[in-house]
Formats: sequence, C-alpha cells, structure tokens
Amino acid sequence: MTLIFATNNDHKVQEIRNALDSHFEIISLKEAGIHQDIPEPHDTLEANATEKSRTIFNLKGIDCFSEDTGLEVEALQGEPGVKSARYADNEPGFADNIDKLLYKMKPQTNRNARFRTVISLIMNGDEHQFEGICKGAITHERTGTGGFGYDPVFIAEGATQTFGEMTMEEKKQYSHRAKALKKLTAWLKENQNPAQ
Ligand code: ITT
Repeated sequence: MTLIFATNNDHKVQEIRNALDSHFEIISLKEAGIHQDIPEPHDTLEANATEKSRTIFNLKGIDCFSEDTGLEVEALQGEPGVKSARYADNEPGFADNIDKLLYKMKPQTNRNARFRTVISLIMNGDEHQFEGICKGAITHERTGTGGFGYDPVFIAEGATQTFGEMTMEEKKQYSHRAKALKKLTAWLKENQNPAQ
C-alpha cells in the first residue's frame, strides 16, 4: 500500500519508514514533487495534524497522512507543546529551542515530560486520528548527537540514554511516533481495500 506522508521533516520520514513493514510504501512530499508550505496555525496537535493532512488531500485528492508532535513538560504547564518547533522565537532553530528549554528548567526539580504524536490519516476523504505518547524526563544538559529536535535532552522512562544517544532502532522501542504508527498500521490492515 502506498501513502503520501504530508511532512517536510526528513527525520520523520526516516523514522516512519524504519518503523513500517514492507507492506507499506511511504512517499514524502519532496518525492511526490509537492513543494507546499504546510500551515500549522492551531493551538492543538490534533488540529494542526488535521490541517496538514487536509491541505495535501485538498491539493492532490489522494490518501495521505500527517503527524504533529509536541514535547509537553509538566513543570512548564505543558510547554513547549504545540509550539515545540518555534519555542525560542518564530523561526525554527533547534539549538535555541533547547537552550530556552534548559534555561527554563534550571530551577525545576520536577523534570517529567512526554512526547506526544498525533497522526491524522485521510482515507477516502474521511479523517482518522491515532495518538502515541512517550513519557520520560528532561536532562540537565545535552547528551548525544543522534536523532533530531529535542532528542539530546530527553530520556524515556525505562531508558538510561537520551534519544540523542540512541540509534533509530533503539529509539523505536520507546518512541511516541512508533506507538502512534502501530495504531495507524493496525487500523489500515483492518480497514484497507485488499485491492490496494
Ligand atoms: P512537519 O510539520 O513538516 O511534519 P515539523 O518539524 O514542523 O515537521 P512538528 O511541528 O510536528 O514537525 O514538530 C514539532 C517540533 O518538535 C519539531 O521542531 C521537532 O524537531 C520536534 N520533534 C518532533 N518529534 C520529535 C522527536 O521524535 N524527537 C525530538 N524532537 C521532536
């Protein structure tokens, strides 16, 4: 089965491909020749995920999915949350986002946080959402150079290394994205047209 993944984030494409079995073929926007800036104007992950998948579905009229992910920190009342990509200012710049997070977390003893992913699938024009959560904690400094985004400052529950120190294979055992994807693929296997 072939699906367009409505994202401009190459790391997400790699992780999703790595987590899927060979039954599914994922085409990124770049590969589909779609150079569309996808808006994320809403204040929930759910609404932004819908916006991304609907934008591509309305443009191309083909089945597709998107995902929106946020890092939700308990001591910061859920920040950066839906603003994770642009926490430090309005331009996405990752070093600054982590610097701001570590600065705000300096006085906090409660380091609890979670990554939350919401996948929005548009199939035959109807939307279905799937959520994946990974609980963990924010470290005091960056460790590791792997992964992307906030990975160097997040340790998943049950892990001893940050996501930044893990291989993609290791991150998959804990990851929010892999959990949401598992629900998506289970749903697709139950509901897809066998001819596809
Ligand atoms: P698309 O909207 O094109 O999919 P994006 O990079 O804008 O890509 P999001 O809005 O979903 O993606 O992501 C919010 C931010 O959270 C983004 O800057 C990521 O770097 C960060 N992020 C998302 N997933 C992450 C993960 O698994 N590990 C670390 N950081 C992550």
